[in-house]
Amino acid sequence: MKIAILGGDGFCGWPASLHLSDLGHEVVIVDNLSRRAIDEELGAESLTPICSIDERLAAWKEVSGKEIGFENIDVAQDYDGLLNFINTYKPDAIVHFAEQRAAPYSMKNSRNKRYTVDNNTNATHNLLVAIVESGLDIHVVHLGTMGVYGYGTAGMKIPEGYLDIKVEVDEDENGNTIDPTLVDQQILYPTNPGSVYHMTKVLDQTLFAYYAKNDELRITDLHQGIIWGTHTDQTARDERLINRFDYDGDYGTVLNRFLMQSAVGYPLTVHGTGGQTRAFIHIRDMAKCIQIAIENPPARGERVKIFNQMTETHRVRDLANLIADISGAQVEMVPNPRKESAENELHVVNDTFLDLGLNPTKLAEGLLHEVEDVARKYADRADMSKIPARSLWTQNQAEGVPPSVAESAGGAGNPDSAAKA
Ligand code: NAD
Ligand code: USQ
Repeated sequence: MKIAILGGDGFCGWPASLHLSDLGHEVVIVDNLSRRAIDEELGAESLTPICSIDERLAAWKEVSGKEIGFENIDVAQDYDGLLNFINTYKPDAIVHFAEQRAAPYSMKNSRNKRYTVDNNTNATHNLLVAIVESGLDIHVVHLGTMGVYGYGTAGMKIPEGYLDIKVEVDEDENGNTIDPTLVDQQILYPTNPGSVYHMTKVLDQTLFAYYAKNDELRITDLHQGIIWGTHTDQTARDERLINRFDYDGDYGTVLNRFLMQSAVGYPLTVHGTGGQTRAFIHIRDMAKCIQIAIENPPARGERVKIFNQMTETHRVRDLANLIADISGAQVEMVPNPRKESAENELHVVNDTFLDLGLNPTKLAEGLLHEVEDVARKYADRADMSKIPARSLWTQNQAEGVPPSVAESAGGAGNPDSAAKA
């Protein structure tokens, strides 16, 4: 199959590209390298020393004998470039990872909120319009988030995208009163995003529903939980193929951050009570899920397929205590920079991937040690000053945050303060 990977230089896109190439698919990466530019803007780097995209692709060719193409296109800004690429390359499937994905980065200031909305919604809309204009029948596989649902359960398991409801009808089509009758309907599960970033994934959902209905585009939207881990079978084959490992307060995600913090001897930063429960999936399972989604496209005219791409749920403080138990790390409860529930339960349906053959890689001590070992190996690259999460969801949260953090979030000398002024 010919597969284009938008955002194929990123944390998920790179291992997914290698996995699909390894399976024998013809893969092209489309990326504007904006994530590398944001590293420079934040003065934060991947803990692992990632090679340039050219070096990565040359190394893959050397190691595997397989070629992956690369196009530097800004999918959100360069519509003609994207359309031209689609018309020339004619992919069977496009996997869309190309969005700004950090919730804290999206909440930092007005500039970042606007950038995140502009970049993410334009990238998605440009892709859909370009496919329609090309007239090609291309399956879109999009990386969405569990966060579109919010993290409450209303006493039920969160279904895979659609909610069965009953509507009481008490009029016929001529407006005459009839005995109330219950009619079955399915709607998109009500959304409840917790950041500007998560909100863009909600907007994406509506774009997908419209283009699937109006233009009969074939679309799969994967509502993915938090990724953990760093290596896959392919990225581990050569140092030059190494995947990125984000640990900073904006892009580092909770479990990888805790493992890194434990490796470098930094107390595990539990936000608030640590009562937040989230969905997780290992990076190897992410790559496998992309493969499964590509192999099981919806038919033309079918509504958007939505799969919950997660394998387990965990409470943040339980993760911190687990890591502390196995590694002796200290746990520190820090004021929560986010506006989120202090405690939540989370129960999620994930039957589709399990039925289609996913054999989940669950959180196990051995794998936790593997990630910690990676972090320990590159510990000399760690910048401890980048670890605290400094992006505040609301201004009044600064009151509860230690002066050192609040100052660097809004004080002079911080790049954000210029945008706020
Ligand atoms: P990432 O930031 O590491 O990778 C995103 C890639 O997209 C980067 O290489 C970036 O340069 C590129 N990109 C961004 N905007 C672009 C544009 N306008 N044109 C071209 N390229 C562009 O993020 P990631 O962790 O790999 O996440 C990939 C996707 O998966 C995101 O959409 C994210 O929302 C979703 N997701 C990630 C996680 C996670 O834990 N990392 C969890 C759930 C969902
Ligand atoms: N948290 C801590 N301490 C930390 C870091 C985070 O307690 O040092 C807490 C946060 O307050 C939050 C939870 O851990 O309650 C998760 O935070 P996160 O940064 O790991 O995850 P999140 O911001 O939700 O975003 C990540 C990815 C995003 C993806 C999302 C999937 O960056 O791209 O969409 O996970 S989900 O969470 O299922 O919506």
